[in-house]
Amino acid sequence: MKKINVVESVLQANDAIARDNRALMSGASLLSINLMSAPGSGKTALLEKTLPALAREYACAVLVGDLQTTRDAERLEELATAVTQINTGRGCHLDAAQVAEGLRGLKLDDIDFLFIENVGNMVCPAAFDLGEHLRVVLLSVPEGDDKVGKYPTLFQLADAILLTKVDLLGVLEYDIGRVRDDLSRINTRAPLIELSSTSGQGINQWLTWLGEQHRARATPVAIGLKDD
Ligand SMILES: Nc1nc2c(ncn2[C@@H]2O[C@H](COP(=O)(O)OP(=O)(O)O)[C@@H](O)[C@H]2O)c(=O)[nH]1
Ligand SMILES: [Mg+2]
Repeated sequence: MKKINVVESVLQANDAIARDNRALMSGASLLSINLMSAPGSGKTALLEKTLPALAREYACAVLVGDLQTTRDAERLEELATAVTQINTGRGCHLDAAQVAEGLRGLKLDDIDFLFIENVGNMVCPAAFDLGEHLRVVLLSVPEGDDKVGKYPTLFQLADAILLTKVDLLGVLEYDIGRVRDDLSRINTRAPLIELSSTSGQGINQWLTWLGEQHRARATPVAIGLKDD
């Protein structure tokens, strides 16, 4: 019983900080996106494609979570307005307090998109609200077509699901139908975008989705209003 209380209080404390983070970022009119996946699914590679494309229209910043090293931040530092690496040590996920610390180092009013690359893990990040506006989950073809059913919690929470490395579809045995079938039971709300950072396939669809999300957030009161 005591153990359960401890876990709950950790999550409650996290959620309180996450609410403050969200309020801070909403107040600055930026859109924040938490990218989650297993290690190696292509989060950083996708950002390497995404950031230069968005830079024509938007100012982008990145918070990158990893246990150790600044390797991802080094890959991205030339491509964004600001890139901050958060080392979690042994932590298998980012938490809201770490993101709050990262936000303190950014000029939020000057940023349109904040991408948060979470620690590569398909379980722990799902439990920790960071205060992000949207959650994007990546699933790469080499991981296998059974993962949506095996890690439902992560996929349930997603606002978009990206099937990455689709350039490998002809090389590996992979049944997209199985992924769609699992998603039909777990999450019918999020679009499934098939893409490859290597070939560029699907990247425009991803960029279009990002643009739509940004516009929807910038003009929320316009939705449903009649001009009478
Ligand atoms: N074939 C292929 N490889 C990719 C693609 N995207 C990423 N990779 C490779 O997958 C590996 C892991 O990518 P990375 O972006 O570091 O994954 P992360 O750990 O999720 O950030 C790297 O060797 C990338 O070059 C892709 O679309 N196609
Ligand atoms: Mg990475």
